[in-house]
Amino acid sequence: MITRRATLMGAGLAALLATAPALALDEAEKLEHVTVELVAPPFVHPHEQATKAKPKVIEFHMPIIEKKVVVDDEGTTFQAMTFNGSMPGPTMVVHEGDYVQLTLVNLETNSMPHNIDFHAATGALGGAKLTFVNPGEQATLRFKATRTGVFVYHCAPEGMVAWHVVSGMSGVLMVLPRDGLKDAHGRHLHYDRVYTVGENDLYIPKDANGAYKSYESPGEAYADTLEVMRTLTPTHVVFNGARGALTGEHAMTAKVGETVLFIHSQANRDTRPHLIGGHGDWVWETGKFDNPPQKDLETWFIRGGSAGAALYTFLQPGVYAYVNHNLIEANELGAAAHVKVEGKWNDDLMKQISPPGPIVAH
Ligand SMILES: [Cu+2]
Repeated sequence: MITRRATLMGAGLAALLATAPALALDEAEKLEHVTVELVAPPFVHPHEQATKAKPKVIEFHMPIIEKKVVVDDEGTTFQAMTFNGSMPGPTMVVHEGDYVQLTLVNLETNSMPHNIDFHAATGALGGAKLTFVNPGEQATLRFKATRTGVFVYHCAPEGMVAWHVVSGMSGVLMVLPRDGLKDAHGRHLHYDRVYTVGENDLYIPKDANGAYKSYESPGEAYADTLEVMRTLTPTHVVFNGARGALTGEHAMTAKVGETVLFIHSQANRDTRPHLIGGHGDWVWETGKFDNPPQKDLETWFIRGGSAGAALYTFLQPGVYAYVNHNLIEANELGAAAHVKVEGKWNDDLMKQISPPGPIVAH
């Protein structure tokens, strides 16, 4: 006998069943979820280089922070807009087939709307359409990492994309092959350290006397900044947010015999990294690991709007300069870093036969 109550229950069950297939389709939700704490560049959060695990959902929490920063030794200030408080934003690492689940938080103290466009993602302007948040809002985006490589992410609010990007809003997502990096012959490659160098071209307005102007908010700086941007002539070209951010006591470090992966991103403008006294043993110039890396490069080219990766095993100790080999940009505008390498000198690779001294007749 079917009661009214049972009929209602049946309807409820039917409704539940009707929604069940939709729920069942979201396979990603059933996967293991892992939360990763982001760290400021040049460092990269701990990660496995290869994995036998099943794909996971990797969750990241990313606040957007607008703040005034100093970009050179003269105390020039800049109204930066940042992912997670750093320029570039933090490097995120996942493996091919994993899902990136990012919660983007636009702090209430900010003045601008922001979003995020992942070059690694497919659809909705790289996720920008689904993550547009005003101050005091947050949004969560999930996408599948289907292609391997180092990929730029950047802010992309309609009508203001270029300004937000050159204000500091870019970073790198690295999608590693599940079985790790390989050379052009398919042999496995391993790195002992990984550093992210994010290059920024800055366009800071000057007053009538030629002194850099200081502003109280990004909005106040906007009109003047746009004028400088339209000259396509940056006032500063810096690594990791400021001249000297990666030199002297802030230098990157390594030991002789260690292999270092250098990720280099430029979200807006072309550049050409070069390690003075070293090389790129294996270089993914376009940054995409399904393409075989190039061997023994002296300088590599990073297209504006992309990231590249270079692997180098240090063979001699000393202080290496890592520069944008437009040397005017390196020396005059700021695009230079140091790598301090400890270890034993190899005379066979290089030896000073006689030190500088008076010219001897021969
Ligand atoms: Cu933005």
